[in-house]
Amino acid sequence: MSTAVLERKYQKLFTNYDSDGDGFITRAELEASSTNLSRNLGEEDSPKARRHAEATGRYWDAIARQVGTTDRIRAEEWVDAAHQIATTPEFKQVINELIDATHELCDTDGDGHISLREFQQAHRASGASEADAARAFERMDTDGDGRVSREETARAAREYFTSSDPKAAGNSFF
Ligand SMILES: [Ca+2]
Ligand SMILES: [Ca+2]
Repeated sequence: MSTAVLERKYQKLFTNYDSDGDGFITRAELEASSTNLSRNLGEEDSPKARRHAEATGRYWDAIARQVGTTDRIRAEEWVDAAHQIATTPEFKQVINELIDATHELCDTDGDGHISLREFQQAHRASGASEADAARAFERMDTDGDGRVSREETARAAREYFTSSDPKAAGNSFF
């Protein structure tokens, strides 16, 4: 099984987080990504936003611990560490919390599902076009009922973090 696709995904994730483009990511940059997402969704400082920020902090802590730093992480360190801990139960727990918090945050009307409108709202700041977001949404909505359930979010995120299939639904999740 090729790990090149996985490495590209972790690399892309790194590039997204490295907002000042200096080749390092810091805890503050990850926290800023969480704040931006919450702000886009009109959830700044809400309980959902705080839960997402805490889950993001634990995600940083897990990878930073693996790298052996508390300061900043280079792209190669990030990709290596993510690979090494991807299948550990502790990291799976951290990722599951982040997935749940992300789903809850994006579900702004609280009906348990992410609608296309909610999904597009979440993607607005990332620079993705509405059409790109709509295509990504369609891939995630595997049962085709026009909304993304918690299970569909979890499946897409799991595929994102573990699948080396370049066509996996979750590849457009982040
Ligand atoms: Ca909803
Ligand atoms: Ca669905």
